[in-house]
Amino acid sequence: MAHPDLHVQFQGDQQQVAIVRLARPAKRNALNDALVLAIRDTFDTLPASVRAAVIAGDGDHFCAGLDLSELSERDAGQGLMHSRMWHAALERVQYGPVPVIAALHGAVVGGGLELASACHIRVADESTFYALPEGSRGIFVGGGGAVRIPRLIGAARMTDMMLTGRVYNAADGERIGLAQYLVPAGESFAKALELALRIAQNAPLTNYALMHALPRIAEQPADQGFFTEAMMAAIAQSAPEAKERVRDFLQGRAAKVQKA
Ligand code: 1HE
Repeated sequence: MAHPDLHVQFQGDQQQVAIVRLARPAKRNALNDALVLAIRDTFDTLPASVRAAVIAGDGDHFCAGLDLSELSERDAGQGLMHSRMWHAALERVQYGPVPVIAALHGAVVGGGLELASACHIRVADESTFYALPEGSRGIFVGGGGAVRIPRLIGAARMTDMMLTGRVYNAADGERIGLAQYLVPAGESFAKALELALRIAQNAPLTNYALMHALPRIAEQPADQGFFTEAMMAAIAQSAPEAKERVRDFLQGRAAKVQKA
């Protein structure tokens, strides 16, 4: 579903990277229902050329979360369905066809943090701050945050954020695991795009395994996890592309790992 506040473009030689921009800066990219559905539909219908995606926000903030002006008149049943709609949309981000990199700046709050936590990599710039103001608004997370955020930072830190309104700055956010990268102010989009272009060069099956197998393996009991890992490893290494890439390395045609 096309939406005036969600802009989608493509970059790279073969249009391998989709750039998805929240474009509602006057409302700090607050997510109304139409925008949430547009995110779902965008990740459902990415062209086959796309190998990675970047999601970013226009203006001074990544995303102010749920559009609070739509909250007013829902009853319990409607609230349940509303949360499930967010789940369906962010499920398409996390378990869609390609890895998604969030380019963060300014406010990453409430549903904005839930959206960011559904992405595979988060790149923050120094202006980024994180909060879960649901606690002080008298509500609860509903966009998958109760599942995804403790997996990033632990239930104790999320509990503190919601009970006390604690705001994490960019440096502390990176330290506790809210973002994997921290870059100077204004540079998160460029870094996210650089990473997306790099990720787009990976074998698609490896990217698929990292998106779809790894998080499930990490949730399995060790014995089942080892078995699932072995299955995934066998499938990945049997792909012709894997054999070609290994041959390239052995014959000196592929890049070595460089010291960090
Ligand atoms: C909004 C929203 C919004 C801004 N819904 N309209 N999220 C929150 O509780 C965060 C609420 N927002 C803020 O705390 C601040 O707006 C920010 C820290 C993000 C940015 O501050 P600032 O000074 O740059 O902007 P502003 O002046 O507060 O807001 C500019 C406009 O955006 C203003 O509207 P205007 O018509 O008066 O110009 C704001 O009302 C509007 N705006 N944020 C609606 N969130 C699936 S469940 C998820 C549950 C949640 O996400 S709850 C947390 C919601």
